[in-house]
Amino acid sequence: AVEQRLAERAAFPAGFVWGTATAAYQIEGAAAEDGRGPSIWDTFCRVPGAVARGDSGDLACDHYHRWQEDVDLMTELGAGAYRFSVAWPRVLPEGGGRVNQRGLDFYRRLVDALREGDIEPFVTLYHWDLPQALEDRGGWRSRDTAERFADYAEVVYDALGDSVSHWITLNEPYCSSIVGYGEGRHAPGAREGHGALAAAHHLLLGHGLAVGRLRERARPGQRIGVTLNMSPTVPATSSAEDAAAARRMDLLVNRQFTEPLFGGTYPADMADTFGAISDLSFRREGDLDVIGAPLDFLGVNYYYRIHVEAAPYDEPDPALRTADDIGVRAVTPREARLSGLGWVVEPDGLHQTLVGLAGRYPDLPPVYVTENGYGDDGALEDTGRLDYLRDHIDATREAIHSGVDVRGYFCWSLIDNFEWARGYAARFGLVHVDYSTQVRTPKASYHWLRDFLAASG
Ligand code: GBH
Repeated sequence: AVEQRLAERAAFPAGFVWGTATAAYQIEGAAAEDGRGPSIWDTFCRVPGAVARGDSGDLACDHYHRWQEDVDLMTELGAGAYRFSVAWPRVLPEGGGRVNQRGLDFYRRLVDALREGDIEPFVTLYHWDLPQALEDRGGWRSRDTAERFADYAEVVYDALGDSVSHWITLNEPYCSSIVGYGEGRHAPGAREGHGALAAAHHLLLGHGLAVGRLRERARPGQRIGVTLNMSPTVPATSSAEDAAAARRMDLLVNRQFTEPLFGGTYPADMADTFGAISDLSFRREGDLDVIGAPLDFLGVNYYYRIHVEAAPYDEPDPALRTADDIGVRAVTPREARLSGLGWVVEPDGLHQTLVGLAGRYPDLPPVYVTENGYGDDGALEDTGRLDYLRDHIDATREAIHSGVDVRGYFCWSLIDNFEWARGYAARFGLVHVDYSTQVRTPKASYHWLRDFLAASG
């Protein structure tokens, strides 16, 4: 078995990066400590019915105080990298203006501990926790938020730029825009078709502006990228209607973001698909040049494919509450392999995603799988997660052998944490967290991954 693991590991290119990932609001807690301002998730969690059981990130995993223990878990795992996010409202409690040094100091302590443990920090600047003060002025519906994001990126870079090699502007702009401003299942809980599409555009613009600021400052060898969630869409049947629905869903989830970032254009079918929902007038001349600034890497978060069938679509709803509003219904194929949360498990979908991106965009930069993981209710003998990770690591290896330049793989997540609208009941950790005692207990998947990583010596 050891020899087989050695052979598997050896099949990855030299220098391939292995890591785990988390996000600030999901693990830190300490929501009112050291001058942190409120974010849209603090507000959203207080809306009755918004989050399962009324959970919030107030305490979460108390990582703000237990970061050293969590870094030790990474060291024992043998992972060479860690992807975490900086909480904008810790750094700029009002979204802009006054800098909160105590917030920056926390990330400085963390980055220093990572460096000491030979763990490469991959910093995400925005993982969904917009300062509430900016939401009060329109949030991502407003073009001004894109400018504020670039200012914030600059502040974080000036504080941590000497120690962080990899910078990720955004995590999953699809979720921040469509799920947050359209479906309303995430903060800020808005249900506005126009707002959602404007948010998507302003997130991309903010990304591009931030890339410009980081480029001006970057030290040699530093890398700048963005992370997208990629879900290939599959028509449920061979009908033309289902094929068209799959293409609309692909536009909403994937192409809306990849085309401007890597293709230099807005998707040609935007107006047809969304025309009745939004006038798209938030676009300005020159925006595409900003958004399409060359990147050093793309982060891909992959969990599942989306299987869809056509739904009635004659009169698109002016809101974007669900995919129904663009004539799409998500379905679960019969006899599908499912995660503990009922998500379809299809490792070849990761291979398809990586090979598809490289095929579609000739100038695609190197790719990191910045998230991949399995949700369940928290068993320590988590064979479902272990199998999931093994199979997706295999799929990553196959994509490399198919010619895709994949540079690393990050498992979501190091520890169980606040799973957004699902609260604490859904768990993705390699390490179990007891939320009443904050005791961390490695699961079977952690031991498996540790052995897998150790096999290379
Ligand atoms: C990633 O999103 C996130 O980056 C990460 O923070 C998260 O913890 C992880 O996945 C696991 O979910 O049923 O209303 O709760 C992946 C995209 C978007 C997929 C939200 C699941 C469920 C919304 N996810 N969606 S809800």
